[in-house]
Amino acid sequence: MSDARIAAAAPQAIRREDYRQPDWLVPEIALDFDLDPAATRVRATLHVTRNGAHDRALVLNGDGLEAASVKVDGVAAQNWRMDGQDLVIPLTGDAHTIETEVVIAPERNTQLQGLYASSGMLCTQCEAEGFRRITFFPDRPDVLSKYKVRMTADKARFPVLLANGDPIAQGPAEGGRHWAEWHDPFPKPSYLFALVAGDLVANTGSFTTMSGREVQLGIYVRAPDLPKTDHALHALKLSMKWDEDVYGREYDLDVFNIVAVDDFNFGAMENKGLNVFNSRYILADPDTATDWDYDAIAAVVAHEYFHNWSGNRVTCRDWFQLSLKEGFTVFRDQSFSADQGSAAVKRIEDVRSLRASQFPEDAGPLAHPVRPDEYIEISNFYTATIYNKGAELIRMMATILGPQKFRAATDLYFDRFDGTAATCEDFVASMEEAGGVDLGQFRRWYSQAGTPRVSANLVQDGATTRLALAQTVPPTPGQPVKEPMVLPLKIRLFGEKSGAPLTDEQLVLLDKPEQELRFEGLPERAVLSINRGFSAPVIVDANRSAADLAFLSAHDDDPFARYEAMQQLMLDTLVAAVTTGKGEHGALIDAVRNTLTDPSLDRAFIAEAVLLPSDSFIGDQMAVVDPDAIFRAREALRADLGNLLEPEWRAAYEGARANRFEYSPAAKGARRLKNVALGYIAASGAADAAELAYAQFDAADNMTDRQGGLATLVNGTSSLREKAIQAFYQRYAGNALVLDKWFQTQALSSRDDTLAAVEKLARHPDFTLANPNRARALVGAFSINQRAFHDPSGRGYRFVADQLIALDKLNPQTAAKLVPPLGRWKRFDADRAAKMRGELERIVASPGLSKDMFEQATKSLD
Ligand code: 0A1
Ligand code: ZN
Repeated sequence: MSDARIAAAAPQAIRREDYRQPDWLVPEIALDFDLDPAATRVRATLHVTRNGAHDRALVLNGDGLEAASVKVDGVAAQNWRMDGQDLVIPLTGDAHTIETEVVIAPERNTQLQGLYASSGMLCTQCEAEGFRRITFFPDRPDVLSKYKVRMTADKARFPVLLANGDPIAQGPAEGGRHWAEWHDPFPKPSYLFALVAGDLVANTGSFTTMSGREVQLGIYVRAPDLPKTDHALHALKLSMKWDEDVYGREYDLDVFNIVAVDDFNFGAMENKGLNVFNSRYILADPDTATDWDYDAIAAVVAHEYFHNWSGNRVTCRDWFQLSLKEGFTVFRDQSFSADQGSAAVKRIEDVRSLRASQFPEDAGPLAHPVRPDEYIEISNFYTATIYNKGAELIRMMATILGPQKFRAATDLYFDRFDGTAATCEDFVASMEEAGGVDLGQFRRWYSQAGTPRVSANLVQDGATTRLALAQTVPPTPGQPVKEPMVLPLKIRLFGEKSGAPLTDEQLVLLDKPEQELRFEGLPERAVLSINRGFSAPVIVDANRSAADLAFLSAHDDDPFARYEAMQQLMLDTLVAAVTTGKGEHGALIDAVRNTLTDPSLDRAFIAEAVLLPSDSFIGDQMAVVDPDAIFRAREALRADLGNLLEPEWRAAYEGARANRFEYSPAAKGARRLKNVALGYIAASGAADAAELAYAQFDAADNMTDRQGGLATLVNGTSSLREKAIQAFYQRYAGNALVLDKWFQTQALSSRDDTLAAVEKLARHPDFTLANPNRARALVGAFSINQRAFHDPSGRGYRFVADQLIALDKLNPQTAAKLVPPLGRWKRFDADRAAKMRGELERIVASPGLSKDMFEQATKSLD
């Protein structure tokens, strides 16, 4: 395709600076659904009012809709017209009643946006712009309406009819049908609308709020899944209590329902009073869910629940403000999870995932500010930057304000903006006002993309010790030059000899390109602990020796800093091995041994601390990523660690065995350490490693241990490997969520033949692109397997591109989310880069490309 044709076909970008108030408001809407998978009739009655003095027509967004009828004030209208997908109605007065009627086909909706069918039920997904696929409406988050919903459906197929708000009435209808009405008293934007119709059962409970109101809770699933809902219900009750205790926020309706659906583009959705979840974030029992799944379920249940205040009661003015609700809500769910177990381990996990997904995004062609300036397709902006970097911004403000002022500031924010559509600026201004601080320069965190880099040099010169700090922010697409940021860095010095702290912890606000700190009269040589708790989401180069890092990994009193010192030591060792072909690893071996045998540390922490950085994180440290050299160096180090510390790994493994499954922080930590130790025992090449893994796999009373055993075998060459793969498949045949693990574990394998195995798995009868979880389990997992994806033949790239081109026809949102690994071509050698670009070009040239894929693939080529 020529550049001219691309330009002609290019969808228009939407710009933040073009924001204008809505021309028309819709204080009330009534929806009447005649539900049927093949043809659902939707009648909408909108009460519209003119917003300000203007003579512009009413524009109602649509997407794939055809108006069967349009009435204004009860009379069939003649003067409406279509403008592209939108319905335009000229109106003379300041308030009118508009009635429209459309027919849609949920069973043909493979995009999973709007009203669609999943495993026999009907459900909706409206964020960000799915409501316009259901009915004509000003589909933007700053138009808030009170909703009345009536649904009529076949009673046998759809015995349960749910919508937002409170149930008002229900009754029988002709022809074996029935109806139900739900009213939501809280004005809300259209993206929070939801309905569900299906043959469902509920795990019910109740919660009494802090002011004494009783709320009925229900987790709706298909009957066979009912036994897997207790964990989610429990997490919901904990979340409701936590938001009262920590933020003073109470639930506001009489019912709160959650529905689990099998086909879902994201994790879950915070629709008012009716959260809809990807079933992977609801269903759990010990036999089918790992500890990771249990924790993720609690975190996502909490996240969606917390949105009732941070997102629903206070919503977003426009989609550029997405991080207003998402960054804040991620921060809230992270804090909730930290309070349920080990805060230190939770912080380590959150930073690991920030580094795995957000740092590369910020360093690549899709980098964007936390508050973007423009987008083509908003679905592409549900990113790690908006969510996870956004959460780090809130965390930094909480650090700067301190806990009391931060709470006062969130109270002010919620009270002032309750019932409105707000902006990131409103949030920051609330922080400033209640915190009594000036966040003028801090606001750059919202507007400048890119991960800041800090260099720190500690020089001791006689009685004076100087810490020289400097910051830079790298150029990103559209932002070649950056201004200095405000970086809150927690710092402390430790005595090399005594191992004791030499200073208190201090919070340094680095807000200039360069700054110097002085310490006078330190009694011994100091070792620097910096960015403790990961107080700022930056990359620190502190120039510390292997000996200093080993020292901190044993003596730092901040658990995150201790973990970080070990990670840095591992990274330095590995990068040296990759670039020079050899590496001195004595200090690292000793540090791992010390950590592994330190009786004061809990097992969950040890497991995190002794884990080597991933292949891709090692690659992120290098000028040109060499996947094969990285893989070899990492495997060699794993083998050495395994061999040299074999007795310690065995002791850790044995010490962490348990008699019976229990879901508690201590039991989870033990399983984590046990599985990490198993990996090292296998890496040592020990003769009995495969038997040990198979015995664990076979005898496990929980999925964490079974999958841990399986993963170890899948990476190896034992004849037990195939046996385990088959046994796992047989045992869980028919369980979609567990089969996802089966696909994923094989796609992540470190073996030489993974690419061929994945190509074959894509032809397996259980593989389908129609289910997003399954597509992600194979294609998504494979594309983050650095070694296999970057096979020098380029076949890995071709495989992913083929899958994405096919998936785009069904589900553009899910396809577009899987583009970024191909967009990292600049980080690789010329041959790989050319092959990756070639696949991106093939995607861009494929006929009928969606707007979602167009934006991701063309930006990735720049
Ligand atoms: N607001 C949801 C995320 C979400 C976004 C878009 C969706 O549409 C496909 C679905 C969910 C959350 O933050 O959990
Ligand atoms: Zn969210």
